[in-house]
This record gives sequence, C-alpha cells and structure tokens, in this order.
Amino acid sequence: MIFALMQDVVPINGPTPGQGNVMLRSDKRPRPIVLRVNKGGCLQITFTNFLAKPPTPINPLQPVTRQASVRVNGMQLISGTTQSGATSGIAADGSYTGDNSSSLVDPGNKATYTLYASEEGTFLLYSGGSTFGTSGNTAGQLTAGLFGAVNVEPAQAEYYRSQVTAADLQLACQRQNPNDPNSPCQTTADGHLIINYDAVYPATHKYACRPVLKMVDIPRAPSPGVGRCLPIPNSLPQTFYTDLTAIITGPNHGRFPDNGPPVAVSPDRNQPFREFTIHYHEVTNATQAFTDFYLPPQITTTLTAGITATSTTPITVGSTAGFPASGFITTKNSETIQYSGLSATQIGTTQIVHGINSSAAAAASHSSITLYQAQDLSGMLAPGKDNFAINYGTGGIAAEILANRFKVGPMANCVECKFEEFFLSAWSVGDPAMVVDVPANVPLKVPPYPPDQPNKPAPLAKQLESYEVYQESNGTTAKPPTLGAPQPVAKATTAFYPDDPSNVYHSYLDDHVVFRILHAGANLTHVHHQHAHQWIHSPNDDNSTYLDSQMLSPGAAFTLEIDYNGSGNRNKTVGDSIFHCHFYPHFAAGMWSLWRTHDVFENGSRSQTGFRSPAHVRYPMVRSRLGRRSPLSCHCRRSRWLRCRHLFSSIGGRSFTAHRKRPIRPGRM
Ligand SMILES: [Cu+2]
Repeated sequence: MIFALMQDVVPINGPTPGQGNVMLRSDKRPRPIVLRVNKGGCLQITFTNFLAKPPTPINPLQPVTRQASVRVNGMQLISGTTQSGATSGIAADGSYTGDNSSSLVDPGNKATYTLYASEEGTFLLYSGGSTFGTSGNTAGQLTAGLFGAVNVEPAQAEYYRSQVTAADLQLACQRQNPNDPNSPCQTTADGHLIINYDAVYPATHKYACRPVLKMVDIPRAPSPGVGRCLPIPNSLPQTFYTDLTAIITGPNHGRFPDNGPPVAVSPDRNQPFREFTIHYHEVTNATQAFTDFYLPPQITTTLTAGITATSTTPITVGSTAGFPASGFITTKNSETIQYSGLSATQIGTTQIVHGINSSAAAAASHSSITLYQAQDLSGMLAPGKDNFAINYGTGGIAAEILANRFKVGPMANCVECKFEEFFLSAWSVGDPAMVVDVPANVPLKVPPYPPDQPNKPAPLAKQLESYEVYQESNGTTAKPPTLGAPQPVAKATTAFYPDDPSNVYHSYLDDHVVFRILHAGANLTHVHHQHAHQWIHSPNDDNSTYLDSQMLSPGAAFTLEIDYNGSGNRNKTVGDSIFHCHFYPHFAAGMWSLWRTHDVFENGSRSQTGFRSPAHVRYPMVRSRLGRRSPLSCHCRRSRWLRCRHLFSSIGGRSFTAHRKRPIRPGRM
C-alpha cells in the first residue's frame, strides 16, 4: 500500500484506474509521498481510495480494513468533506475516533482534507483507517506502507526538483531564442546549462505543459491551435512532484529574505538549501534475496506407535520418503535431535527413542515427528536480512555477504571483502537499494527469461515468493521450486528510475542542506546517526550543543539544519557519508543510506560500456550566494564517469555497481 499523486498512477487493465486496478507509472519509483506547503499556507488534499479488497485468506501481516484516510500529525485542521458530502472541521482529521463522525474513505470513494501549516518542519502523514496490527512490529496500514510527510517550508519558499535526468534538464534550460522552444540552450563559458526554473514540458510531450523542475505550480494546458502551454484560468497551485529531495529557494528561485538569524556555525541561513526527507521504518514482509534466509522445507511423517519419556520399544516411521541421511528431528514436545550418518529406518528405530528417553522433561505420547533438512541457516541470517528500511529501500548486510561468498554480484571475486569495510559502502557493493533489470540472484537453472520491468512482478521474484508462501502454509508436502546454485552469469544492464535510482542522497560540496527525518514505524525506537556532518540542537542559538545523532520514536519528526554550509561540513568531506539507525541490529538489517557530496559536476553522461549508470541523473545546482551558481561547480571538470569501468550486478532486486577509477572516494569517518 502506498500513497501517490493521481498523475503518477495508471490502470493495470483497461482505460481508467479504479479500486484494485491501479499501479505506479513505470518511470516512478515507489517512495513515501512528500507534500510541501509554505508556513502560513493551507494544504488541500483530495484523497481517493483505490485499495483492493483483501485477499482470502488474508495474510496475517496485512490489515483487514481497507477503509483509509490521510491524516497529518501536528498540522491544524481547517475543514474536510467526507465521502458522503458532509463538511466540518473535524472531517479534516482523517480518522474515526471517539464521538467524532468518521472521515475515513471506503475503497472507490474520496474525501478532502484541508490543513493549515502553522509551523515550519516536517510532519508525519499516514492513514488512520487501520492503526493496529497483529504484533508489536505491525501497525495496520502504517507499517504496510501508507505513510509519507508534509514538509512545511519557510514563508515565500519555492520548491524545485533536486534530481532529474539529463534529458529533462535539457528541457529546462534558458533558450537562446526565448520564443523558440527548440532553439539551443544558453550555457556558461565552460558549457554548463543556464537553468530556466519555470520551464514546462512542450505541448507535444507526454507530460505536456507540466513544469519540469517546479514541484508546485499553477496548472497549464495546451492552447488549441497555438501549440503552447497557457495557465488554466482561476486555478490554484497544484503539487506536481512528491520527491523525497528538493531544492528549496526564496522568491524567484533566489535567496530567502529572512530565514533565521546568523549563528557562528551557519552565518548565512538565507541561501537556498537542498532538502532530504528520510523516513525510518520497518519492513513487515520483504522477499529475501536468497532461499537460505528461509526455513528449509519441513517433512512430517507418522509413527507406528506412540512414544513417551520411558519408551524402550523401537518405533518405526510410517514413511521414510524424503528423509535425508542427516539433519534434525523435532518432536512434538519441541526436543531437537541432531543425527547424521543414519538411514531413514535407523532414525525411526533408534534415534527417536533415545532422544525421548534422554530428556527429563519429555512429555506425553507422540504420534508424529517433523524432520528438518540439514543446513537451516534462517535463524543465523535473520539479524542481517532485509528487515528495516529507509524510504522503502533496504540493504541488509547478510545478502551482501552471501553474494560475495556465493561469488555473485559486483564483488564476486573480491577475496579481501571480509567485514564491515565492504558491506556498508558503495565502494565494493554499489549504491544501496538500487533496482535493476537482472538481479544478481538469478538462478543458473532458470531458463532465459525477459529482464524484469519496473513496477511489475519479476519472474525471479515470483519464484521466491512461491517459496515463501510454501513456508507459511503448514501441512502441504509440495516442494518449493528448485533453485540452482548461484553463479556469476547474470549481469544487469540498466538501473530503473534514473531520477531516483537508489538510497543515495546527492549534493555538491558547500550546498546548504536540511534533513527532514521521520519515524514511520510502530514499535522500535531508532537513532538517526550522521557521519562526517553535524547540526546544532537549537539552530538559532550560538551556545547550542552540537549533535550528530537524534533519537526517533514512532511518529516523531525533526528538521536538521546541517552546519558549516552543509555538504562536506567543516572538514570539506567529499564522497559518501553514511547515515543510519545507530542500533546495529536495525542498521545491519538494512536501515542505512548514503549522503554523497560531489566535487565534480554530474552531467548524466553514459558510461563507457553503455550501461545507464546512476550518473544518468543530473543534479541541478543550487543557486547559492548572490543568486549565482556555485563557482566551484561551474569551474570543475566534467564528470569522469565516461572513463569509469562498470562492473554491475545486483541482489534481490537491489543492485550494486562497482567503479574503478571512481572519481569520489568514500568519506566515511
Ligand atoms: Cu533503529
């Protein structure tokens, strides 16, 4: 379950989306939705519920209720209109609580919620339809994915996309002939595009007349006969982009008139800033990269007679089919007996009796046993599986270590890849949470199949899911699909979603940066910990305490204004600075991301091999002091990606790149 703009969804079948018949457009990566509004402004949300009916029988991790809503912690309620048409102040709450009438929405219906932004900051957005789950780790629709944020920006702020493709940036340049949308782009002396922040897609483009960079803008439409985009009369500004990242500027994409008093560690707070929105959350049911993460298939058989703690008569099993020569036997009173080198008959006639007799706590009569195959690694691997996430992206370390040991993925042949220096960095493993067309865990025995497509079920994923379903269904003797031994044969050729390819957050050295961090989970507290960068607890106070960690409890949200000009901080650290939950069990289970500070311009060029790398995305530069672009960025060399060699593969839908002659060295401290 996710929230998305209506313009970002398409029907699965037929011409129109509807209940259960909706998916994201193929070039939009699933991410928590981020809405933006200025302090002192109102945000009106029209919410349509397209959730499908729950399946039968329902997965215990899914909420049964499919009523849903949008509610935002901490914003002021103005008015709402329920699905039945009733309007009131409390109807803006998106809840069904106490004596209040319900402002939830049934599947197929819609409602509106109008909220007032009284304070700057970030506010957790979620559904109030089902707030309880089946265990401590689940909280109904919240942990199923229905969350996002409302970022309240400074008064007079404007918002622009921080990451776009090279093709899109070409559409957002100042033209040499302003009246001719096809005339060449204006550039600086060294070839950088001069940006038109108000550019719209041409009337003939599939996104006709939408803004290219501006995230909230007045809607436009092609004018009949003229072929140009004209504002739709009497329309209010509308949200066109809900990216996690943004460039937030003052009026006319310039400086803010007054965005906080200067402090010693941040003397110029009126410059535009890059914004990163970071949701920490749990993963209730991720499909893991390798079958080793799952309990091996169980084989149950019957006994010819009951056995007790004092049994001395050998018992034979009813069926020996499928019994391996070694493994574990678990009896019904939870005793586990390891055996090896015995035939199936011997298991039945000797080991069971011995095991029962050796236990002082042995219980009543047993009529059946369950036998586990050997090599059950699921318990040992659980602490490093994909189980915690940031912004729907995860990077559990166990899959990365297994990939190295199985010799798949970009670090397949890395003999010195042993410990933390490789599995929590992009240096050897590639960018975390990148989705590619051919994952590294493609089994050798799977016949050739079409590469995965964005936002569609993948052939390999189907196999792993069916294996998981098998594990959850007790009693069946059907065997999971046979997966061949992993081999370094499958290589990805492209990364999906080039404007948002991974859990790496990009800025240029000295860009002013603001983090908006939120806890979108239900149970465990997290600690946002940032390497190589700091902020102060009270941003207006020269005597405030430095911080590099912030505790987050469920529902909490903080704004962190990074000091010393943000990117690179006081030490001018270029490269990757990791941030993560400081609890290692969460961190190892995927709750980490990278902040990448660039010192060369990322122009979206292709790699030498033709692989469409993350560098295919462009990062428009912030207009910094005096409204000019950063002199550093303007005079730096073009990206050296052209000279990079890419070794590429992936794990479990996440992909990893390895770059030789990488232009940026990891800056982890
Ligand atoms: Cu945590």
